[in-house]
Amino acid sequence: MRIVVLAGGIGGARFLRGLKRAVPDADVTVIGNTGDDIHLFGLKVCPDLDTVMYTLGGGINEEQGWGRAEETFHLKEELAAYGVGPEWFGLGDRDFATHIVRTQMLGAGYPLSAVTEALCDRWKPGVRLIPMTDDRVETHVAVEVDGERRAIHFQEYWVRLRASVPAAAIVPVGAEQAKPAPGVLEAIGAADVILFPPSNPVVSIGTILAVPGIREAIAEAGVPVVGLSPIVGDAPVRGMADKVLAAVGVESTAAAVAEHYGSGLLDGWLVDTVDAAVVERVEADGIRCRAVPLMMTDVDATARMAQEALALAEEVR
Ligand code: GDP
Ligand code: FO1
Ligand code: CA
Repeated sequence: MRIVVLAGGIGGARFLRGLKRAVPDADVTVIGNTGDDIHLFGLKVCPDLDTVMYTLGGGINEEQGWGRAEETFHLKEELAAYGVGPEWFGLGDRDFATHIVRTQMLGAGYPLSAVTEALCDRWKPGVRLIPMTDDRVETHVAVEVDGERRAIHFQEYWVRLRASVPAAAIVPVGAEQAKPAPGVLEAIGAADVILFPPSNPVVSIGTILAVPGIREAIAEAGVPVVGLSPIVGDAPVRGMADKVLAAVGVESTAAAVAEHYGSGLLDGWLVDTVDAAVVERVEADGIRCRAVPLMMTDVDATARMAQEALALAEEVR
């Protein structure tokens, strides 16, 4: 079975670990979000690609959900001693190596998709990980600071400000001009099923869908498209999805997120059992909906979620 998954960072990566446990023989292609990418200290950092690669490759800091296990921060401390920041972004020594290799290869002319493949040669995530695009896309957030509206990088909004100021708009800068990376449209066209894991609907999956051609290819693939809600009990399980959903005028409910994707894109939607009351509303919108446990407490529980998603895909096929 050929499965295509659109993934952000932690939610996408943890879901993928369960999917691999549920269907070990499946051929899984992951289209990764690169809108979170940022240039720091002259290096290109790709948080969501790295989170997927480290999580599936066994190198992730499990408690944190991002960055490397057994990490140290000597390099960052040395840079800070020279007055070189930003201090608010925690890049560790082990993680730095990944960004150095990536930046060197990009500088030598390799596209990000080829660089990602090279990094995955080491980590062996057991899936094919492709960035959504080889072109530069950066998610910016319009905020109001001291009565003045300005756009800041998504990482500054989330990591430095902890999403503590209201977001007025979310702009995936560069997305309109971006082209899907080699292999993206081909994987979608060859898929037997397409899954939206419980990833952020705005700044992860929304950014991937903003690359011209990707949304259209999914809608026209003619195979089941099934999503899992990242919103449980009217709140994100973690992160700032509520803040960025508000910025695009969407309520933080499992039903509103399904409607945001719409029946033109989604065939099936899983909500958590605590949200069972919304099943009827989602189905009235033309999206087949089931309520099942959606908390990724461990890999087995996550594998059951993946099985439910694939079962729903068979129902709507
Ligand atoms: P990020 O890039 O690290 O923010 O990760 P993603 O975009 O892939 O996923 C973030 C989303 O995952 C958040 O909106 C969370 O609400 C959601 N999430 C995290 N853990 C769980 C879980 O156990 N169950 C569900 N249903 N959603 C989760
Ligand atoms: N998240 C934080 O909350 N604080 C950090 O200092 C931080 C550093 C960091 C370094 C590398 C990396 O790949 C991810 C990192 N993250 C950090 C996670 C990341 O900023 C966000 O969680 C995602 O981009 C949101 O989707
Ligand atoms: Ca992300």
